[in-house]
Amino acid sequence: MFVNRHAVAICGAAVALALGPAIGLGNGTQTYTDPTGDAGTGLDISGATVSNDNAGRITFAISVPGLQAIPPGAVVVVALDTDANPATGCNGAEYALATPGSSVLMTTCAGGAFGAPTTPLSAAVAVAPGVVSISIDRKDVGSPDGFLFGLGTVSTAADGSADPANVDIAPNVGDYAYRLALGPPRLAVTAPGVLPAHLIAGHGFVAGMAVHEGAAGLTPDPASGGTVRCRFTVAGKAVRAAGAIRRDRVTCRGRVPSAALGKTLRGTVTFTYKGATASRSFAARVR
Ligand SMILES: [Ca+2]
Ligand SMILES: [Ca+2]
Repeated sequence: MFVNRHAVAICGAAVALALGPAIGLGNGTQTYTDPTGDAGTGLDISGATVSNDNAGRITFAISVPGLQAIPPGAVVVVALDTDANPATGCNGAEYALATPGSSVLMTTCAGGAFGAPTTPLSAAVAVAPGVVSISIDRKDVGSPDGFLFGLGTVSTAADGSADPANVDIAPNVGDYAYRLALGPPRLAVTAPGVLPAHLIAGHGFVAGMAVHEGAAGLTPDPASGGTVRCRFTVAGKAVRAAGAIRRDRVTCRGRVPSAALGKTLRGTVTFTYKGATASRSFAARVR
């Protein structure tokens, strides 16, 4: 009954990490240090390197000098304060990851208490001499752009409970901070179109499309924020149109010139969001 036995350890470690006040978030690959000789007979963390790729996969490479394998009964824990707010979560932490070396368990804080551990599909662990690497996709921890975190090792006493004398909590004071370095999101466009189906001179039109953020393996989220640019013409002459974002739909709304009968309204709707751009061109005959 590994899960039940270690659920206590995970929660205990996460609570013990006692994430402190928010400090400035870091940027990109970051290294962190922790003193050695502060873990009793438990696994002694000396530091960590945290990195992420453009797809949002986060890796914690935790240094434990002399480690060959995580011994039976011990776990390595990462507690994540994903909103960088120590007033929310369980002692600040929204998530805790724990590994005995073979798999990664995750527990999520809800209502001030950690829930039953799960095993996210994206979570992985690799143990090499002196380094325990835990990876997870950011979407599985609430898709943060940055977070505060703490590390820990917990050993179990003979009776199976967490052994408070032989733990390592890193850092000793406060918490570490990490900011992801992410490339522009991938924008997915669906359902482009112009309304009404038959444009009428002197009447309104709306051209647009649905845009979803598809980066980092996110399930489609309605695009929030961003800017819309509208460029429309009839017979080479500019037609004014106003951009808008409503839920996931990006639109340009304007009026077909009354002199446009028999001509073609052409234009482009361009949406820019977090450095990424999606655009669609439209052409429709005016009746
Ligand atoms: Ca240490
Ligand atoms: Ca928090």
